[in-house]
Amino acid sequence: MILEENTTEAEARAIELEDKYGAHNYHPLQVVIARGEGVFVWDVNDKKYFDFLSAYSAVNQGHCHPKIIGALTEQAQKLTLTSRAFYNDTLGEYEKFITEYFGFDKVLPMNSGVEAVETAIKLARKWGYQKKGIPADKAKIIFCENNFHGRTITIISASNDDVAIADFGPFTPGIETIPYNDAAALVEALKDDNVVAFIMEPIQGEAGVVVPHEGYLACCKAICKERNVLFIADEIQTGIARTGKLLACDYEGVKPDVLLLGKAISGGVLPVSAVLADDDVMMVIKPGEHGSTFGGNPLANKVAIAALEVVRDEKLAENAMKLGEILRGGLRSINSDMLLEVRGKGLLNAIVIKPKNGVDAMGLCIRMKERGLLAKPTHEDKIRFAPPLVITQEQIIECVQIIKDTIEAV
Ligand code: IF1
Repeated sequence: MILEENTTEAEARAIELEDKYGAHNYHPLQVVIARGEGVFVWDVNDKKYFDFLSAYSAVNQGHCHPKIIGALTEQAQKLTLTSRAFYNDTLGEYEKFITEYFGFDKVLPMNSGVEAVETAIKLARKWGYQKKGIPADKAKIIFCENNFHGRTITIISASNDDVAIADFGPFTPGIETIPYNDAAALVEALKDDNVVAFIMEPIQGEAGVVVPHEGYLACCKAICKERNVLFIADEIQTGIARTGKLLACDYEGVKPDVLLLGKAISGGVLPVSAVLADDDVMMVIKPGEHGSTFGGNPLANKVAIAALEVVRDEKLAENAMKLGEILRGGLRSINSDMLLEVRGKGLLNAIVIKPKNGVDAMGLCIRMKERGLLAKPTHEDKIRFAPPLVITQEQIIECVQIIKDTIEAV
C-alpha cells in the first residue's frame, strides 16, 4: 500500500486498517471521509470537499438530508424489521406511495440494485413461460454490450468486462448481448421466439456515461412491444431525477414494462431497491417464489417515502436539468488539449481525458481532490461528474472553476 506524500496520521490509520483487514476488491481515492452534509463531505482532518460522485448517484438528495434522517430516526425507535412473514404498518403505505409516484400497478421491494435486476430476470422468465408459452428452460434475455447491472453471478453473466468476469465462471445461460444504441441489432435479436425480455440502461453509467441517440429508447420499446417482449429499464443509476427528469425514459415518453430503481430511492441512507410493473407481469409471481428478509422493511419504507418526497418537493429534476446545462457549458469552455469530450444529461456527466505530462484521469482526480472536489475516474480516461442534485448555481460555477484550474494547470 503506497500512501500519497501528504497523508496525515488519521488518514493513514483508516487506510491501513482497510488494507489489512478488508478484502481488496476496491481501489479508492486516498481521502477518508468522516462527515457529510448536502453537497459537501469532510475528511478526518476536517478538510471540506464538493462531492462530485454522490456515492454513484445514491445521494441525489444530498448527504444526510434532514427530512430523510428524520424519517429514519423516528422509525428506528418504533420498528425496524418484521420480515415478510407478517404484515407491517408501513409497507402498504410505501407500496401505494411508490406505485402512484411512478405510475405502475405493483412494486416488489428488494434491497441492493443487483437484487432488483435479478428479480426482473426471474419475473421475465416466469412471465415468458406462463404468458408466452416459451418451452421449459429456453427463455432468453437480451442485454447490451458494455452494460453494468451489478455483481452477482447471473448479472455478470451478461457482462463483457474482462475484469468483472475473469475466473468467475461458469455463468448463467439464457443471456445474449447486442450492441448498445443499435435498434437494428435489437430487431435481429428479437427474431428468436424464445426471447422474453430486453434489459438496458437508458444511459450507460459504468461504460462512461454513454448517451444513446434521441429516439433509441422509444424505438426499443416499440420493437419489444411488436414482438411481445418485456422492455426492462434499469434506472438504478439514471432514475430519481439524476438526468434532469424523474426517469431518463421520460425524455422519450417511454413507460418500461418493468422499471428497476435503487440507489437514490433511499437518498443513500439504506440499501433500498424496487421492481415496478403492472399486474399482467407482476402477478405471475406467487407466494414463496421470491423474496428477501430485509426487502420492504419498515425503516426502508419510511426512508424511501421521505427521499422521494424530497425529490418532488425540492424540484430536484428541474434543478438537475438546469445546472447540468451550466456544468457542461462551463466544462466545454475549458481550454486544454487534455479535454477530448464533455457529455451527459442533467447532472450525470463525464469528460474524456487525454493524458498530458504524465497526468491521466486518476492524476487529475488526485489534483482536484487537493483543490476540494472529489470525483472518480472510470476506465482510465474518463471522469464522472455527478454532484448531489441539491447543488446550487453558485456552487456549480465554483466547481467548474476548480475543474478548469486543475486541468489548465497541467
Ligand atoms: C460498485 C458503476 C455506478 C448500476 C446499474 C445496477 C447496479 C448498478 C445501472 C447495481 C451499480 C455501481 C455499483 C458500484 C459502482 C457503480 C457504478 F461505476 F459501476 F457504473 F453507479 F456508476 N444497475 N452501480 O449502475 O446496484 O447492487 O451496487 O446496489 O462499487 O460496484 P448495487
